[in-house]
Amino acid sequence: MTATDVRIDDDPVEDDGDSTVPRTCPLCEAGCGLAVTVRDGSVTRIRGDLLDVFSRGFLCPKGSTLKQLHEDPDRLRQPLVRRGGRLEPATWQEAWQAVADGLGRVIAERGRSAVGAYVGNPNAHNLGALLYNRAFLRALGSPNVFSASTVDQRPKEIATGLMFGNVLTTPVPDIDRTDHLLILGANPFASNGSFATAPDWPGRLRAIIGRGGRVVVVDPRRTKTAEEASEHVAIRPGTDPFLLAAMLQELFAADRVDLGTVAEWVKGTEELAEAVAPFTPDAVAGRCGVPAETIRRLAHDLVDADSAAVYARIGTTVSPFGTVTSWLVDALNVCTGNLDRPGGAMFTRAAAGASNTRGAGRYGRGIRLGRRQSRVRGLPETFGELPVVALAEEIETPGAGQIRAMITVAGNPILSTPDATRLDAAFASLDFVVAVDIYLNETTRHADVVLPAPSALQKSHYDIALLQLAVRNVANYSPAVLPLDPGQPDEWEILAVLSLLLQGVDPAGADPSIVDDLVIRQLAESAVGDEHGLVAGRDVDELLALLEPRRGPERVLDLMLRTGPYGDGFGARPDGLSLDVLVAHPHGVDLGALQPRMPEALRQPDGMIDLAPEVLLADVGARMRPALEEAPDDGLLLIGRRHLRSNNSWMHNVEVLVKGKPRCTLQIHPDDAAARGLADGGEAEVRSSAGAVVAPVEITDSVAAGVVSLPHGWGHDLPGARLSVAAEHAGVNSNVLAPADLFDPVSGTAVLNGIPVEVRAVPA
Ligand SMILES: Nc1nc2c(c(=O)[nH]1)N[C@H]1C(S)=C(S)[C@@H](COP(=O)(O)OP(=O)(O)OC[C@H]3O[C@@H](n4cnc5c(=O)[nH]c(N)nc54)[C@H](O)[C@@H]3O)O[C@H]1N2
Ligand SMILES: Nc1nc2c(c(=O)[nH]1)N[C@H]1C(S)=C(S)[C@@H](COP(=O)(O)OP(=O)(O)OC[C@H]3O[C@@H](n4cnc5c(=O)[nH]c(N)nc54)[C@H](O)[C@@H]3O)O[C@H]1N2
Ligand code: SF4
Ligand SMILES: [Mo]
Repeated sequence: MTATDVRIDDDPVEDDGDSTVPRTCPLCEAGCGLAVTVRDGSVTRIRGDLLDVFSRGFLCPKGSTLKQLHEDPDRLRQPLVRRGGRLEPATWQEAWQAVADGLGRVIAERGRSAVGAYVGNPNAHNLGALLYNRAFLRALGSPNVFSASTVDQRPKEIATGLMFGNVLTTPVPDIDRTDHLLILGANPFASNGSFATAPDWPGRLRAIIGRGGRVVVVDPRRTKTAEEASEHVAIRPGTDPFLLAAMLQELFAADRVDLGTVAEWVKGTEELAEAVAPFTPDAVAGRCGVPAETIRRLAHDLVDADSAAVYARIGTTVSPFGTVTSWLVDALNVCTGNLDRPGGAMFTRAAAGASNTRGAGRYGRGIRLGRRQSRVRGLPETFGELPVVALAEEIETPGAGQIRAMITVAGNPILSTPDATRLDAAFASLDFVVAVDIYLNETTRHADVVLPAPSALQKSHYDIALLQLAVRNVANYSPAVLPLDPGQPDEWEILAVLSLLLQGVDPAGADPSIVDDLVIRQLAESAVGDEHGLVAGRDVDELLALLEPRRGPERVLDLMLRTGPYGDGFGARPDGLSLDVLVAHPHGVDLGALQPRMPEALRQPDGMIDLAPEVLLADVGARMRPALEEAPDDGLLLIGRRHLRSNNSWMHNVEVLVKGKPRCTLQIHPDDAAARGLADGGEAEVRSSAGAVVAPVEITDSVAAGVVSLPHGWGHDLPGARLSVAAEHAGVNSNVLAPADLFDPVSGTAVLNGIPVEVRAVPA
């Protein structure tokens, strides 16, 4: 274990009276260390923390805006309760009573399934939410739980679970050591990386090329990542599984498949070879828009490199074959001998919360799919949730189990999920809505009660979720930088009280410590019950006493760290990790480069990596094979795009991030623009089967012919929201165009890239 305990407070350039504290940025997956300078209770500046063990001073333009977010006059600081049709400021007691009455009425009349929940992306970056949302969802006890996962990574999680038996046994590209990185459908120069946690992806990618390696980017758009890469391959949206299958076919046919160090734990190689056999490079080239020669070379490059990794992200998951694509990505990592070796695709060993570090190694229950279906369309449940493409119809359609109330926690589905116009109307028809949020926005304007969460700077942080996927093993805790406002509950306390109210507890007696004590006891019981764990057989009360006097997320985190793979085991391994150790190392603790973890990180019933999961072979047979026989469609396909200064739908109220040229433009290739008489800067109507929007035209050859691109997260012109800056830069909501009937059937995940559209000029 290496760590630095130099404190940045000693920075000589600071004025007297300033204090600078390190804080991990919670805005995206990179988790950069920030150095936050505070004077007289206000933040004066935010820089990158040069001493952070992982980010070494890197930050992006969003990181320093935690100050603006905290100070934003539009950020809610007091609960709002709807009275006589208007949302009015209320006390916390009044708000809790309104929640108890409103939800109580719906549950009494129509049962628990009438209350739905939508849990949004910022929860993944929020310690309190990650630790207490589960209690909240359990207390809710409704089948109607939705989240941003089914507009994001769910296909990857399912493919991972099927191949390795555990959703957290996710291969991440070892970008700091690889010689060759093949990226599909990711733009880390804008997103700063996803499902492969690393601050400064741009610097790490440049370093690959700097040390003589190659970076190849497969993307319908020539992104900044593609521009900086060694090679850009422009692919037709939605066709990645054909490309990947053809690469595998080529390697099997050329007898170049070598499973490398994991060979003895791999099954299904023959079935995989059989499944990809029809997808020869020649058979898929026209469909993918990629020459067969290029496909062959892409395949051989992976084997020829000393080490290589294939990495794919959202451009490949929110697409018609998301789950199959995610599987083929890792099948390539296995078949080129790159799984679980330095420079290849490896497995993180996280310090806290990693289910793949508990129990006996290698063997486990695997994952279960499709335990139940959604009521109206019969879409599959995955990991306790229903696909968000089913949300509107579950609200609209009468009958037992119809959703009549919603609770949203850090989510803005009206901008971020499909069929937005219809979903907006569905929300408006609900009997009762509760939102836990920091803004009154396009979704929360429908609420009857808004419960404001504290700002990021008022919360402590440890990235329990994203550190599971880090390209280095790292642990980093930051206490809250600023105190809570008087009377303001912490976010975990809001969730805890909500849990109690959902269980019928009277607001007067809804003490969050009741939930907190239950959560910690359950976790402690499960830790002592793990016969392979560090505290096997110890006394629960003894451990709880040793966690004193901490409470809330800190107590839970301390337990997780101490019983985790580097933990002190409450004395069993005295130099191991605990929260005290992290507190003493405010810039983080570096636990080293990724190490091989096969087969120990598997959790499969038979202890094997499955290269040919049955449900995925079935999907290839049912949908990909027949597609080979059909002529590819050559109409316009809509894809999204991210910008470094946006964060999904919710950071457009920060002036420094939205000023300048409008970013919500429709990008279109010059040939496609000419064919439709579109002028740069003019307006175009974009129409899909779900709806239409009018957006400014940006003619650029950075998008391939046949492809148009519109970013998501805009459309801030709906009445009733309170986002004064964002309203000045409203843009249009691209998810008005996303049809609820376009999804990957295995995962229920929406198709947000590759939506068929028509574009026509709008006369000035
Ligand atoms: N067309 C298209 N649509 C997409 C995507 C795409 O690529 N294309 N991407 C998808 C992806 S990957 C994702 S993850 C989703 C995101 O979609 P959502 O998960 O719905 O998240 P956001 O739209 O980012 O909205 C976040 C909400 O959280 C609130 N918030 C911010 N910080 C906090 C906090 O600390 N506490 C609380 N309680 N609330 C907070 C914000 O005010 C906002 O209301 O969008 C998806 N939608
Ligand atoms: N600045 C910023 N950073 C963010 C976010 C943000 O909104 N803004 N959101 C965060 C979230 S929630 C997430 S999930 C991550 C996502 O992180 P990334 O996956 O890196 O997200 P994108 O930048 O949308 O990159 C997706 C790329 O896929 C391409 N693409 C579209 N369709 C296809 C296709 O069919 N095939 C292929 N091969 N490529 C395709 C797009 O052109 C785009 O360049 O980013 C996170 N970081
Ligand atoms: S890259 Fe992400 S984590 Fe780093 S400063 Fe920017 S928003 Fe924060
Ligand atoms: Mo996401």
